Amino acid sequence: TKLSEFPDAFEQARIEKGYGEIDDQNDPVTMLLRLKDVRKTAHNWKTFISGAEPGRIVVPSEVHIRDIRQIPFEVDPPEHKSYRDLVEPWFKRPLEEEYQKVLKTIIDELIDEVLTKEQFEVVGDFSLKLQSRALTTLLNVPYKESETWIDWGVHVFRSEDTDLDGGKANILFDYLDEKIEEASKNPGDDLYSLLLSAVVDGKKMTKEEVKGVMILTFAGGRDTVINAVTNSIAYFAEHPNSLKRIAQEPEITGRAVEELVRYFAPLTHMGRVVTEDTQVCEHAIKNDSRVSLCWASANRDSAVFENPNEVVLDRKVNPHVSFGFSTHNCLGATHARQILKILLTSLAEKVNAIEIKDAKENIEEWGEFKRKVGFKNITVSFN
Ligand code: HEM
Ligand code: EMZ
Repeated sequence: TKLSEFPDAFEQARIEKGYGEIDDQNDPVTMLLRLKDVRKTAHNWKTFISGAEPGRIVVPSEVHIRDIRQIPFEVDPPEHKSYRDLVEPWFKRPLEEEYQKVLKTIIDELIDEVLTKEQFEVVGDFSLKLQSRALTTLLNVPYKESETWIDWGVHVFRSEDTDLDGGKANILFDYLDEKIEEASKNPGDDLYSLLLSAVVDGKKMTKEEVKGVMILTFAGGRDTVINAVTNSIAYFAEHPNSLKRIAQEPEITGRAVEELVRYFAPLTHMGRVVTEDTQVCEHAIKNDSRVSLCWASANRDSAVFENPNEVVLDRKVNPHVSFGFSTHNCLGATHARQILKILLTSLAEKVNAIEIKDAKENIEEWGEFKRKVGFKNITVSFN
């Protein structure tokens, strides 16, 4: 099998039952596997809430490593909308030409840098740098902040040996306390300052709330972007004609991005807490238990996608849920899509061939399900 193949770990369970049951720190989760159920459940925020105990909708649960609520992620309507309306315009800035020019410079510089090397490790020496440098544009903070973030490694809540690393999370929390203090004394035109001056539902946002937005911005857009970038490079290494096709038919680049994001599903699933005894796909679910919306499984549902396990670069109808669905759909999607679009364009312009030298896959284990989500490391050469 090819390294750029990402098998569907959920096929059998999705077809036979429509759900899977996993344990997570003695707080079990029913994973919903079909696209239709995932969408219906994501839309029904009254019965399936996000605003539970902070950290509980994440799988693995983060209740033991943080008590700060992530905003707007762990808030339900109607409050959710007030926060979302506040930050939405800021997160749409990647649509501006000036913003895209900055991203293009960041990406071109990085590609030029690795082109001079005999070989390099993509996760640490390319994707993490790209994600961190691009994030300075999204937050509108000095470029050199990215050096600190690169030193943190790929995930802020997980480390090499443990899925949940409170010590590591505290580095981010302390950093944010410091930045929030700085911005409150010395407001600028960055995201911290915007939030600190914001009034939501008639009340000034507290520093705790500002921190809740910033934690989410750092955590949610980190390993997801890193995996999307890394996996795309692995894909083009093994499908050189696809890269040539992007060069020849640049008009398909947007569709190619959607298809790669569908296929890779960088965020496997996200939970909800149930507020009443209910049923999903004829399966009883108890009040106060957890379900998860398995985006990765839904994206391979053959009831909706033709040849779901193939990358069809210019797939025309592509209602994937890699960025979620309904109320909480991904705020960072505009930024992530621009990064990937510019990456594909620049790779097609600058790189003739990518060769994989060595790779270690990153396999998540969710009970009976073992899902490849990316690479721990992958060494390649660009020519
Ligand atoms: C929400 C995936 C990049 C910030 C979500 C959700 C998914 C997702 C599936 C829905 C969660 C739910 O319904 O509970 C991804 C993927 C990304 C990506 C696959 C990259 C390819 C980013 C980036 C940022 C970001 C770059 C910001 C820097 C957020 C935020 C939310 C969110 C703030 C919560 C929105 C809300 O609650 O209204 N993301 N994400 N994401 N994402 Fe992303
Ligand atoms: C949470 C989550 C957000 C969580 C939309 O996803 O991303 C995960 O990587 C974090 O661990 O805390 O921010």
